[in-house]
Amino acid sequence: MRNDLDAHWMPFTANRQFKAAPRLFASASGVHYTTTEGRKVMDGISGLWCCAAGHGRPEIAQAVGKAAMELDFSPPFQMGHPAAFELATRLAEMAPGGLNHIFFTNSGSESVETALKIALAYHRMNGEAHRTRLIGRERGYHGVNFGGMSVGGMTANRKMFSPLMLPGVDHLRHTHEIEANLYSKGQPQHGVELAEDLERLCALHDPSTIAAVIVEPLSGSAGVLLPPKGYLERLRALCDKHGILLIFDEVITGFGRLGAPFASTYFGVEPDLMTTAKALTNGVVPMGAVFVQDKIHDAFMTGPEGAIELFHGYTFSATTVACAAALAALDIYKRDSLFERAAELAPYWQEAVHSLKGRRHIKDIRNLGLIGAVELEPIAGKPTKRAISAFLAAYERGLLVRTTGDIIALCPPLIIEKSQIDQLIDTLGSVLDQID
Ligand code: PXG
Repeated sequence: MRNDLDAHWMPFTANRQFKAAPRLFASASGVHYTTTEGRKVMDGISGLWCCAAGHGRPEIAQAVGKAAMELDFSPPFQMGHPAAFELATRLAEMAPGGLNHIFFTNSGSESVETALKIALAYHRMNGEAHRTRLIGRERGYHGVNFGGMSVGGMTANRKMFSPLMLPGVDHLRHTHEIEANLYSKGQPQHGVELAEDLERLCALHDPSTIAAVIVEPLSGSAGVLLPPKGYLERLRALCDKHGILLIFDEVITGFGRLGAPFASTYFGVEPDLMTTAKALTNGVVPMGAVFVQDKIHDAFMTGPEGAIELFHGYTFSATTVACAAALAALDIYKRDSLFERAAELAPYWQEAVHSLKGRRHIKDIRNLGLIGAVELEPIAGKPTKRAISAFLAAYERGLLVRTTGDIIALCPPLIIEKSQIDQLIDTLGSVLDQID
């Protein structure tokens, strides 16, 4: 049996570079991975914004094993199993206000497609079939499927497929006013007026053509771009004024990252639809969930008795194993008060991340909740090279970070200790001293 690295085409990876010098994890526990060579690597990014409760949680593993033994698979269409209903109820209780209906998916990308489809179908059910336009934002990331890619604003993800973007999509400008907001601690002061882009697009297209606006309350993948003070509130007000649905993509902000269950809870701004995935199961089993306002859900529950209300769903919507993992993860979040813990740690985290100010190569530092970003000055003519060097050097020194462009993103598990935060920041400081 051949066992080389060639067959596996790795996602979002420099395959040739990786396969020339592979980085393989063998196990994980708490805030650490262990490589196949037996080296410990601190997880500075919760896997990939997934493992909020840290790694190796026996309760989740046991719940998954039990579900697989008891009821391995139950068809999701026209049949049910109790854990799916229990999980939906638990999630609805956690969610703000009227986000009381949950549609299950298997990833952030599927959650986004689902939310966009529900938004479009809702307007039709509501007698406003003319609302078909979707508005995203530059530098937004909403997964890699055609809908999410179209409303997304990451050039590299879009350019190969540019002729096949969804028609009728437009974009707000991004909120990264870096010069005005250098070294922001928490939400930046400047940039609320960028929300007025929605007024401009309404004036251009007419509001009656617009179905929904989708934004990440805080852009993660694009390099931690924070919402300026008042910005999300203003978007909400403009959507209300024009009858447009507001979708928050909370795939990274959901489940405690900002020290509250959701970013919408943290900011006190309630969307019409909310997409989640990642930390829903602590990353153990793929699962996503779309939270839907009562008024949207109820608009579908009006057709003839016995008719399917929404022609959408996945074979793996709410699998028994995923529901078991999610229920066990939610139990841990609650029992260990992890969201509150993140809120308590956030000021310490903020000072720690900003203590890097003045080190080599740094252009900006910013933070919110248990998220931090260090934006580097790019090497002239070689964008991304410096950040990739930092990523590789950090890995050699036993720290896993994530980079986008020349930005280093940090989002440790919510269980991280203060001494481990110090260690993380120390390592990153030495990395910046070391690289060109
Ligand atoms: N929406 C948002 C806001 C995301 O952050 C997705 C949708 C797609 O989720 P799936 O599960 O389909 O991958 C994401 C994914 C990074 C990084 O470097 C972040 C994501 C994916 C890959 C890298 O921060 N988020």
